Amino acid sequence: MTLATTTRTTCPYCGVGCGVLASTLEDGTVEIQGDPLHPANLGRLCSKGSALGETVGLDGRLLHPVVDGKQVSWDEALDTVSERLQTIIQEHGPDSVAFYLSGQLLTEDYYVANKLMKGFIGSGNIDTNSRLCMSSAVAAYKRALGSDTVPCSYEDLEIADLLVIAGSNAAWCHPVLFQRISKAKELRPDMKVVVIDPRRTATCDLADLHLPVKPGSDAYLFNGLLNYLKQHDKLDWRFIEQHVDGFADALQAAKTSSASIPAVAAACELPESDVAEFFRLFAQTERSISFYSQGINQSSSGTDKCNAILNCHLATGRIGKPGMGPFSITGQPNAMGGREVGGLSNMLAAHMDIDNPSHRDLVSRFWKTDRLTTTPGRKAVDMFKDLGSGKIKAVWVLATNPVVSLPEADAVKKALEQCELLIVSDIEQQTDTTRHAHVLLPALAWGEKSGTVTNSERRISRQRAFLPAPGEARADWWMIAEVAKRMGFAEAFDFNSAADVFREHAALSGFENNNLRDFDISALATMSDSQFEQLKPVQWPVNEAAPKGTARLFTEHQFNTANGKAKMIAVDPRLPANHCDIEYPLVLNTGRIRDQWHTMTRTSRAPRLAAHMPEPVVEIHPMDAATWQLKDGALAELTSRWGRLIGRVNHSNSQRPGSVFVPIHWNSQFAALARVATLVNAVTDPLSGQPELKQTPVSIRAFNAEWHGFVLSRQPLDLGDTAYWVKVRGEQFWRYELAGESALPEASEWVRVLLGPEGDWLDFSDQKAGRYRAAKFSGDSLQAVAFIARDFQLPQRQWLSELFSRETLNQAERMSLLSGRPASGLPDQGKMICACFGVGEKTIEQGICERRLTSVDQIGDALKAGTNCGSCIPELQQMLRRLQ
Ligand SMILES: Nc1nc2c(c(=O)[nH]1)N[C@H]1C(S)=C(S)[C@@H](COP(=O)(O)OP(=O)(O)OC[C@H]3O[C@@H](n4cnc5c(=O)[nH]c(N)nc54)[C@H](O)[C@@H]3O)O[C@H]1N2
Ligand SMILES: Nc1nc2c(c(=O)[nH]1)N[C@H]1C(S)=C(S)[C@@H](COP(=O)(O)OP(=O)(O)OC[C@H]3O[C@@H](n4cnc5c(=O)[nH]c(N)nc54)[C@H](O)[C@@H]3O)O[C@H]1N2
Ligand code: SF4
Ligand SMILES: [Mo]
Repeated sequence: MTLATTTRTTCPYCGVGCGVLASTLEDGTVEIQGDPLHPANLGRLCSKGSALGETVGLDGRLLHPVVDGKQVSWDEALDTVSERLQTIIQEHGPDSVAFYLSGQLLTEDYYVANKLMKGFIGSGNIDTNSRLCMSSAVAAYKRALGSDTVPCSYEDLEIADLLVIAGSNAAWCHPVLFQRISKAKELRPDMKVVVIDPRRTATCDLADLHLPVKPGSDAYLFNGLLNYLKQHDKLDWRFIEQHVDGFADALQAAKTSSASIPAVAAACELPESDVAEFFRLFAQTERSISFYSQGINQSSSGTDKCNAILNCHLATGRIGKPGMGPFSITGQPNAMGGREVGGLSNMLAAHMDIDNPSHRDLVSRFWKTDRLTTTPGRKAVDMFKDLGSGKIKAVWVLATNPVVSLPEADAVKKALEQCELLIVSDIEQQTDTTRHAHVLLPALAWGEKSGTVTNSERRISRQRAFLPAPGEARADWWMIAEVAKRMGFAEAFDFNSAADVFREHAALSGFENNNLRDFDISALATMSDSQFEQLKPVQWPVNEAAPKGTARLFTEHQFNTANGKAKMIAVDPRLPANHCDIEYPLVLNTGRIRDQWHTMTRTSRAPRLAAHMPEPVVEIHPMDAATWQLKDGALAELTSRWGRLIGRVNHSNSQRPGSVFVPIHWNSQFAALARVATLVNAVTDPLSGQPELKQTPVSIRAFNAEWHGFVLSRQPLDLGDTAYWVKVRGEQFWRYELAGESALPEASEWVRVLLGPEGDWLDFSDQKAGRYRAAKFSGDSLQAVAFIARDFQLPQRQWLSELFSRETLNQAERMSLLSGRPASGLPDQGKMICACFGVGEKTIEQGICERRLTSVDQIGDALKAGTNCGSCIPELQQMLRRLQ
């Protein structure tokens, strides 16, 4: 097929920020490749990035503005938004309204929203899902360095001699970066990797040492490290003297909490020898990087934990030098852009602070406003609490799905049901949040929108449109600017393009800067439209002194504080706010899986991404599973003080005894009862406001289903009040996993009602055994299959799925539908491992055992698995270790 056009753009998922080449083929399909020229990925893409072409379809897209359930024109929708907001503001003041944004907006969207709320509505009530993501890292950087500045580059990760990965599952969450690190370690086997995570994740595949810490105990460990470095005379005294304040207090606090290796080992529930090994490695390795993410940030003491890490780098002078530094890795594609424009409620714009009168004066003059907010606004969790209590009356939600992602999610749902005005800009018609909206505004999606994002290493890249705007969808920045104009601020929001917005943002960063703020991209402020179109990826600062950008910061050891010194913080470690007890004896840990993105609105469109982990799992150590009598593959019910969930039990030795892990992705669009955030407590860090999403006490019990089943159907189904259902997209069908609490008196009848009685049916029923199997045909074409049983051990779905790609089925295949066993020639592949080439676990196991494959490369040569995006390589390696 000839290519129509190829566009250079950026992946819309994680903070690695990979460059993508998107080509629209003549038949309209989209082909995706990694951009070999993009410095973040140099041509690589992970499974999610590779599958982007499958996610650009328009079914289910929100394509027209809707007000109170009725499709309306843009004019009417925008008038409604501005009128309703103004009425509420007139009656209750500016703080009665709020915006809730997202690290998936482009910098231009973010800038305009921040300008409207803080500059012209005059409230600080604008916050973002980044509050849930890395606000603790931001608060800690600001405390220690005087500014929210990530000092390192990805290249530093490759040249480091020691990489301490704390609370990050980079193998699944930042896969291309993880691949870069793996490659570097392969080339330099002396490079050491330590992984600190209660779970043994795929990331541990690279670890020379894995520390399965007690959940929430990391600050004891890093305090212990600081103390050890002092005891073993491994501190950089000159650096401390010249460039650091607060050393003595920080050390004293470290001594108090973490006096010795045995004390640390006890606090973190680790073997003493492992703690000693970690300390020894850090002490002896000058080029060391700490790479940290949600296992550290998402905590009621997340800021302190980040500072405990920063302390170790400041005390050893390991910052601002090649291959060294504290590297907080960001999650979303534009989490960093949001920080740069001041998207958090306690920031102003361009790295300035609301609390600082001279910053307020500067921004007021630049924006030509006399309405600038003088006080910070509500942080995400409190914002939704205020919405629930009625203190905030209206919220405009853009590019985030708070009914799924905020803690105590049922309370959030209730707040949205009750509030006076909910405006939602999204790309999807039906999400758990859009359901409650009074006004729905259709946004441009990836592939259609245009602007900039900043990745984890401060690199600004262009996202470029390569698809036409569908329906009436418009850019997020455009709709905000249109509302601003209608609210009477036309002059300040007279933007005609993303380039216009970017130039203003860049100009503000340089306005009266005089080297006072390190976020300075003033060299980009005078770009023409065509220069903006061609902008190459560049790391900020980009200014007169560094017109080509800056790879590493603090090379002169001058920090952004009044006296130029960095600050060590005295950290008094605190364990999670809620403790386990007899009633709630397990710690619920929540996080990500390899092939889904957040609330699945986009990744669920790609069948190959669903294959890796089709259901919400409850991962539990076999010992705990035995205690609570939970069989592998059965269903379990989790309960906390805040909510309830049903998921599929997965016995895993990687799980820490005493903890269970549940992924964050499932929601009411894809499952009956699997919004994990309903269980999670909304307690937050007092400094950053980041919620404790990783440690909630829960209880567990077997979910006693009277029947189990699954259906594959070409048509989507309505499962009504079935206790357990999960919806998964297949290539040519929908797959539903099912279970019910009360017995099905007549399974055949129930299945016929569910699937519609028309068509030709084959079925088999063994009432005594509670077994029912059916297949429905339209002519020769298979329309649906249903399997019901008392037990959860049902036939494999993989080979059945393949029957949906046939035009007709032969007799043996028809019979296999009822026998539940594959007809010959249809191998059962087992769990999908390689999403790109559809290679299953059993095929790979067979290859390893029968064909004596001994390396990932050999598996690739023989079976293709792992040869495209490489996201499954850690799993291939685990299988090799297990079977060899
Ligand atoms: N596939 C995929 N990739 C993604 C995303 C996605 O949805 N899917 N989302 C992106 C986003 S927005 C983000 S923020 C990042 C998140 O990236 P990560 O932070 O790597 O992801 P998580 O799975 O949330 O959590 C990381 C790890 O923290 C561990 N952890 C839990 N408690 C503790 C603790 O007390 N101490 C320590 N040391 N570790 C602990 C968990 O076991 C988990 O393995 O991923 C980004 N990348
Ligand atoms: N328990 C628990 N909860 C968590 C976490 C955890 O680890 N554990 N992690 C937290 C973290 S780090 C994060 S980042 C959040 C993520 O959580 P969310 O931000 O709520 O998740 P998404 O699914 O990314 O939501 C994005 C929404 O924006 C829509 N969208 C996509 N593109 C666009 C666009 O261009 N414009 C507009 N207007 N809309 C668009 C999508 O359809 C979707 O509805 O979850 C947080 N919640
Ligand atoms: S690592 Fe994967 S999800 Fe992240 S930006 Fe690169 S391709 Fe996208
Ligand atoms: Mo995130």
